[in-house]
This record gives sequence, C-alpha cells and structure tokens, in this order.
Amino acid sequence: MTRFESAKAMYAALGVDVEAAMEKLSSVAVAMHCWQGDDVIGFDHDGPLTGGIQTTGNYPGKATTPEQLMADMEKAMSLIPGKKKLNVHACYAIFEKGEFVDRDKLEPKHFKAWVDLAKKYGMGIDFNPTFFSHPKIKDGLSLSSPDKATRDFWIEHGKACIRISEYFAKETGFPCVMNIWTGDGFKDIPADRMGPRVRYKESIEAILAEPFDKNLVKPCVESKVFGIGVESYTAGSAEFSLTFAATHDGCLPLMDNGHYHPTEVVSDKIPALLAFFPEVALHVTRGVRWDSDHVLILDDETREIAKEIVRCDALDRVYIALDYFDASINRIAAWVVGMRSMQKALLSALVTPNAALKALQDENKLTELLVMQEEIKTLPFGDIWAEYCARQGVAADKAWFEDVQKYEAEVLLKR
Ligand code: RNT
Ligand code: ZN
Repeated sequence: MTRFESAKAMYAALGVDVEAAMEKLSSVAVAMHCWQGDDVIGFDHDGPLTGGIQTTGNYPGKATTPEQLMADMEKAMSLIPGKKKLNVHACYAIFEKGEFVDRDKLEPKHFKAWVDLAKKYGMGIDFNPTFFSHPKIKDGLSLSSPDKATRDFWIEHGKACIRISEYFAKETGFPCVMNIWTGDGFKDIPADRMGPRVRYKESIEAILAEPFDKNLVKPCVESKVFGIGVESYTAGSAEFSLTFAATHDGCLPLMDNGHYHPTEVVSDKIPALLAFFPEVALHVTRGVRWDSDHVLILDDETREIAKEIVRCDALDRVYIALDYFDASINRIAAWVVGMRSMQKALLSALVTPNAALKALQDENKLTELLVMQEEIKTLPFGDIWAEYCARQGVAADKAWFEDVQKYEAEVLLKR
C-alpha cells in the first residue's frame, strides 16, 4: 500500500471520499493577483504607490514591463496546482510605443495582451479599477472628493473598467469580478463623516449606471477599516460597503481579511453574508499586526476561511482572490507559496468530515465534536496533498523552489 492509499483508507473510515475532494478542488478557480510581481506599480505611471497601501522591501528582479510580468506569472503558475484566474488592475494597461491614455479613457484594447495570456491557459480574468497612485487623486480622495471634476474623472474610470470587464468576460467565457476599492479617507479626525460617504455612494451608483450584463460582470465593493495615512476614517468602511452591496442589485460585498479590527475574522462573516447574498467575493491575505499584506500561508484563519466556504457548500458562490504584496523576498516564490497555501487550505477543508461534524453539533454531542475536531488535525493530509500535486503535474514538495532559484539566477538577476 502506498502512503496515499493508506491515507485514503483512513479518510474513508471517517466517511470522506478523497477522490471526490480532489476532483472538486480541480474545478475551483483561485484568482492570482498580477500586482505581487511588481510591487503594485503597473505600467501607466512612474510615481509611487499611494492610497493607504504600501509595499516594503527591495528584492532584486522586479518585473518592469508587461513581458516580464507575464513571464513571471507563467513561471509561478507552472508550479501551482489547480485552476487559476488572472486578477488585473487597471494600472496594468498596456500601451503602444509612445501612446498614453489616461484612466478615464481606457479601452479593452489596452488589455488585449492579458486576454491573450488568459486564453492560453483557459482562464478567466478579474479586474480592478485603480483609484490610487495617480495625480488626479485630490487631497487623498477619488470617488468621495468634494471636487466634482475629480469625482467625474474617477466615475469615468469606473465606467471604462466596467466595459473592459465585460470584454474580459466575453473573450474568456468566464464572468469578470470587478472590485471597487478606494483608499479615500482621513489621517485625522474628520469634521464630516457622512458627506464623503454620500458622495462615494453616488459615485459608485454612477459607475454602475454604465450598462452591463450582470451574468458577465460582477461588481463588488471592498471595505477597509483604515490604511497608512488614513488611520482615522475611511469612506468605504465595513458598514458602508456591506450596505451598498445589499441595497444594489447585482453588487457583491468583497471582504479582505486584512481590513477588519484585529480580533474580527472573515471566516465567521462568510456564512453570515451567504445567508443573504447569492454571491460574495474575497481577498485572501495575511495581516501581521495590521493590514500588512504578507504572503498567504496555511495559517489558522486561511484554513477557517476555506472550511467555511466548503461546509457552506459555497465553492460556486464565493469568488476567491489573493491580495498581498511582498517586495522583500523572491516575488515568484511569494506567488507560489500563497497560491499553494490557498489550494492546501481548500483541499484540507474538502477532506474534512464536515457532514459528520455538523451532525454532532445538531445532536448536541459537543464533547464528541471537540474530540473529533482535535482528532482530525493529525490525519495524514500531506499524503493527499502530494497525490493532488502529482496528478496536477507539479512538485508536491519544495522541489518547486529549485525551479524558482534557477529562474532567479538566469532571468531575474539579469534584469
Ligand atoms: C487595499 C486593498 C486592495 C488592494 C488592491 C491592490 O488595502 O486590499 O484590494 O490591495 O486593489
Ligand atoms: Zn484587497
């Protein structure tokens, strides 16, 4: 008996079909964020990263052209099992030589190379308007600015992004999740908390007035509690974003698990939202003490998030995207570690005897539930993961890292 066969039998004894679990996982797309590859800079500006987000570190080999970024993503994808989706920001528009188009005038053609990449792998694309790192952010504000011209510029950007999202969906055959996040907020105590939120609401409504097919484009609003330089107030707070999504047909709430008070957990919010929304979207990240966007690992909360998605039977109702940016380590390894960790968390959730555990809860056998929950933690999950990787044609162990090291020596360090 191989290790896999032995592990499979142990799971079967608990009523878990590991074959079905692996099959299911292979159909779940996890969106890989292009912005890990170049520290959230993009191709449409030379300025610094703004909007309450920050990368730290200066690891060599960062991608600075579309060709480099895509080559790096392809390298990473070759080492990650499972189905992927691309996640692209509007600042990653690709212009002809000498061409420049501002964000309010972006067109589908500026993203054709991303469509070509997606088609090469049979993937969908998610999209994000970029409401940061741009001179038209006035006094730190975009869609909530008191200045109408500023708001109008960013509304036009949002509308352009809806058209581009629909183009992505039509070209790839997969719906495009379009996430609206702004860093709008104040460093110190504001004198008016409602005004910016009312303007933000009206601006998002103006964006969503752009006609689109709700089956193709899934607009979301992402909330955030605070950011660097906007510690006292954000316009897009949790209550604002959730209520906006709840009151606007076809709009999804997007939860980023770095965007809440430190003892709040998104895993507990997922089933709450699934009780009301047909679909929800996630940014999975790892905050260390704050919204630090460290590389995702297989930590407790990542596992809990995956568990909730799986045991709510909501793999087809929750859009999973990763969102972190570490500039202090090899950026390709950062993608691979994060994507593999998400896949591990999902597989681990899928081989959990969820039905049996639920029954214990419903029968009020809470002592046995505690015993079982502890027991399953030491099942030979690694053998199932190894088998899944083998079937997906990627290394199960850290052999993938040798590949990254070789690429670093041959490609990244020569940039
Ligand atoms: C920022 C938000 C947002 C960004 C990306 C780049 O705190 O999480 O989602 O990280 O849009
Ligand atoms: Zn996010």
